[in-house]
Amino acid sequence: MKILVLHGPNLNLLGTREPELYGRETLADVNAALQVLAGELGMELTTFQSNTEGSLVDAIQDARGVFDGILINPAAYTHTSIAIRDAISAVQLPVVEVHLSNIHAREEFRRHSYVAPIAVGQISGFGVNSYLLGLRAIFSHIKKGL
Ligand code: CA2
Repeated sequence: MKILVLHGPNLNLLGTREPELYGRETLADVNAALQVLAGELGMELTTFQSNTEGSLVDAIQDARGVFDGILINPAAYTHTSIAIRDAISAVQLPVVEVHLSNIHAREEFRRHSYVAPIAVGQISGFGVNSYLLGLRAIFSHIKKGL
């Protein structure tokens, strides 16, 4: 099972600023933890971070026929990007949306996600564990149709 992990804008700064909001782990730490879990589950992961909406759209489009599903933290594009939502709808791959912080407990503008209605589900508020829970969720969704 091959999964594409996408990290949206500013997540390359993880662990370097705002640790009270997003924790002390770096993006490399997150990717390493995901690779360990993927190995345990027998999955193959490709990770990609971009600060550019179009690059994320390209990565989603290119995933068709290559990956079985997408784990995505669209970051701020969660709340703004119809382009990312349309790309996900177009590729027809299962997508799980994750967030480090609980977006529903923050500012009003973070409560709306353009991705959530077309995702298998959303996991939000568990720090790095959101990604690990998300990986388990997409694994069982694809494997067992759950
Ligand atoms: O909680 C999440 O995972 C978010 O997707 C993070 C986004 C935010 O815009 C979403 O509303 C919720 C922000 C990512 C920025 O990450 C930084 C990490 C360290 C320092 C500064 C920004």
